[in-house]
Amino acid sequence: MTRTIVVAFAILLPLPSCSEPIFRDVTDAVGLSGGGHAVWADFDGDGWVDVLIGDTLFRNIEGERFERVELPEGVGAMGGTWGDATGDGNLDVFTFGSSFALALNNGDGTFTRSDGLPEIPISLSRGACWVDVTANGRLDLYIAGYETWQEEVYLDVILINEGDGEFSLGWQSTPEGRRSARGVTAADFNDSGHADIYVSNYRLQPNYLWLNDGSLPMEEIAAEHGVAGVAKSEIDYTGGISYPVSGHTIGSAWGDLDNDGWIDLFVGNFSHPPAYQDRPQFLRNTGPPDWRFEDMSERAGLHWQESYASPALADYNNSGYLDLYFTTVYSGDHSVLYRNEGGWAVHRRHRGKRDQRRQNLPGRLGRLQQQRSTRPAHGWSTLREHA
Ligand SMILES: [Ca+2]
Ligand SMILES: [Ca+2]
Ligand SMILES: [Ca+2]
Ligand SMILES: [Ca+2]
Repeated sequence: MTRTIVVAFAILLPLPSCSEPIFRDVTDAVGLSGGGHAVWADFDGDGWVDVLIGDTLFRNIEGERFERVELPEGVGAMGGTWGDATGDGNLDVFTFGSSFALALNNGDGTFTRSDGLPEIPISLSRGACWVDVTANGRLDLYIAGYETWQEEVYLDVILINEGDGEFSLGWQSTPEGRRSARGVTAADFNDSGHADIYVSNYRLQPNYLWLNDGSLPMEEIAAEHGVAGVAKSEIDYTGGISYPVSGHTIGSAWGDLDNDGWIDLFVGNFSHPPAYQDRPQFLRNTGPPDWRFEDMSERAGLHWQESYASPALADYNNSGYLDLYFTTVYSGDHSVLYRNEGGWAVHRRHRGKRDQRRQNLPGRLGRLQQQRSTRPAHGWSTLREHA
């Protein structure tokens, strides 16, 4: 994980230090285009953070403009996730969607497609995450399966990094455990030295928290730690799975929202008006010894919108508190920047506009800094001309 943490520092450097930043839409001016998932990383190590948008990689030319970088054939789909798969110090990228590929970074600005991936038994994925699940210093891959509507729900799998760019299928969901996952993110919520994995599940499915103790299989502990969602009556769904009705989670974000040193969780729920559908949740990590989460949502006072999708945390005004940028899906809804006032109160700072582009902001945790290992799964957003 060392390499990915270094990337987070690089991303944080350009953040403005003024107390009232103004954001201006420079998408066209800098030569960015395209849609889909966006994920930042300085893949060529020149100090300028580059970005993969959907299936297109853009190299940042000294903060002035972006140039397209050719990826090997077959690399790039709906989105990707960066990590140093080979341990050579160069960030590699795994891309997912209706196909999968790993592009190994040659260190000279070019990539070579790896032929070391096994067959992946998922027809559609909307999220993946690099995390070392075997405690050997090599980044493994958690790949979340989504669904084909009313037909099939796909497995989640873990690919084990065997070294030299070779991966093997190390784990997969049970048939009963399949869920319609929309996002994956990892953080060491219990300070064990191993990053744990949170899976955002859609279709009112409970979310998963996989406890990483450095070996497989991992234990799923979301319900007992208070992060599965609010369980209600059981329903049956496509493919013969059943579960307690909870939330339509699209993206989630880890971050220390109250600066007590323990990493909290924000769960981004899309929610139709019926009150039984979970609203977005602020979950406070109560720390040792139990590491359970307390629902602070009522106190935080988030304004409800139906189509909230993906959260991203960053301290945009350098107040020392992580703020929340929350995207939406429906054209009538608006992306919102919520300023963290401390004490679990947020203040609605900005209403976005329609037809917006996705943002993914790194988190800052007081003395510590954290990078989410994968980006939010869905939502269109922008930060345009507000003060
Ligand atoms: Ca760069
Ligand atoms: Ca590498
Ligand atoms: Ca842990
Ligand atoms: Ca905390």
